[in-house]
Amino acid sequence: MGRLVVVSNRVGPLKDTGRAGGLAVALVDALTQTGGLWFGWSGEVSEEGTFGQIKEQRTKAVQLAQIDITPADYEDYYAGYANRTLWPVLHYRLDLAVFDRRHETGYRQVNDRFATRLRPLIEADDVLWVHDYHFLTFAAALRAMEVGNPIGFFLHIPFPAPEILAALPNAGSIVRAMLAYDLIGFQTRRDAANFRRFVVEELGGTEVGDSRLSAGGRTVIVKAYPIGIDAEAFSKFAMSPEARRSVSRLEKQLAGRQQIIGVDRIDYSKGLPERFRAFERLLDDYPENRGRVSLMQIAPPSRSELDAYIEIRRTLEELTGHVNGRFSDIDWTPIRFLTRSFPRRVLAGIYRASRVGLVTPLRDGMNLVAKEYVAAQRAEDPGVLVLSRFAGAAEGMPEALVVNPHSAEEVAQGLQSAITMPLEERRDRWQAMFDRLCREDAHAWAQAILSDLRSVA
Ligand code: ADQ
Repeated sequence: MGRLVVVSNRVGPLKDTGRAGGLAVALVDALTQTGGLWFGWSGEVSEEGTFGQIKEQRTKAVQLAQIDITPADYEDYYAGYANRTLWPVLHYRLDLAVFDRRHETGYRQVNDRFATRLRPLIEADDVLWVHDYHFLTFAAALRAMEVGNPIGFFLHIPFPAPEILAALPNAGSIVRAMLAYDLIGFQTRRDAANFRRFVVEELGGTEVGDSRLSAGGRTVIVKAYPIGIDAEAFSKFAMSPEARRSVSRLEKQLAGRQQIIGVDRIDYSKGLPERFRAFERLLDDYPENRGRVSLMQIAPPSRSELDAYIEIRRTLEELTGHVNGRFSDIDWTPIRFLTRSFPRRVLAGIYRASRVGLVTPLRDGMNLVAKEYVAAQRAEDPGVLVLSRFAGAAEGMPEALVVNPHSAEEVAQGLQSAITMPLEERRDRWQAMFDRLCREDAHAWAQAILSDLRSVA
């Protein structure tokens, strides 16, 4: 079997340092099976460094290759087209999208230059697997350099309805470039169907069976491969000494009261202001929860150089102050808003000590927090997941309490049902979800994609 070459914006880590999520672990596993190369951006911006030096790291059969980008690349490719154009459009937020020709050009150039640097490292029987919205045009660049190897792609974020995507200038050209991949994987059946509809309606493609598309003389596999977590490992994290210490600190502080937990990067796709308002609604509509149920929101800042992200953080700080001002008591604070990261084992303990996991994105490719929350629960006394219907995870977790995050009333009702749910029902719902998480984990996900991709060769 040929080597695997993984391409993603950020690379590694190769060793599980306790920080690596299921994705990195599954990719390292897949790389180790055949030997291979993981290629991407170093995370560094340097004037001359762009395509100067490849920084290499090797553990046995797996090699990391990373390159810097220039300040102009950072502005146009990363902060510009990837995060101010594609991220909002693919999350259905045309109101926040910036359309600037320079950003698109810079994005295509960085894709071309990454391809130019990877080209000499590719061997004849390698299989390539490219990740996410930073690299939509990457395979087209490689094909232009006569790379004939199988190249697969996985989109971690949603793919919107064609009615939304059509607003992106040159959407047709970007999607046509994606057809240079041999396999295009999405998080949900809905995302895959949206992509197929765009290709059929806008590019005159045709469907071949239910998982292939033919367009522009090429036939491409287009399928949903819902990403999983390393459920068994995460469930063990929740019983580690670090987790137990955080459980006991929290339980002491809660003193018999219940906690709702939210964990998200600060991002407008995560529905955080709507979530805080829904929690306020819970305290208004079901006053018996005052003094008894609190919300802990853990939200490390991300992309804080972008205006939209600065603004949402300010809104959340205001809402925290507002709700706490209205409802706090001398010995109880309704919302605790923590803008920092935690080690994964500590996080697992926090999930375990929380009666409700509240995951209410307005749009999300999958949402791994929903899965981690379930994996961290105690089998004998599990908590309840309240989950947005707009998270990809909802497609595969029907036992969660599925809610519309835009409706404060509906989310408050979901929270009230979760808080009052009898033990037996909690156990039944949890068991069904946990069994599925263990079967459909991150390893199974990577293997499913790679086996389809290898069938192309
Ligand atoms: P993200 O948008 O980053 O991922 P998500 O799937 O929720 O969203 O993953 C976040 C990860 O970061 C989780 O593993 C979580 O535990 C961790 N995390 C968040 N806050 C943390 C904190 N304060 N401390 C420590 N860890 C924290 C994108 C897509 C998703 C898709 C994933 C994977 O947007 O929809 O599920 O990729 O494909």
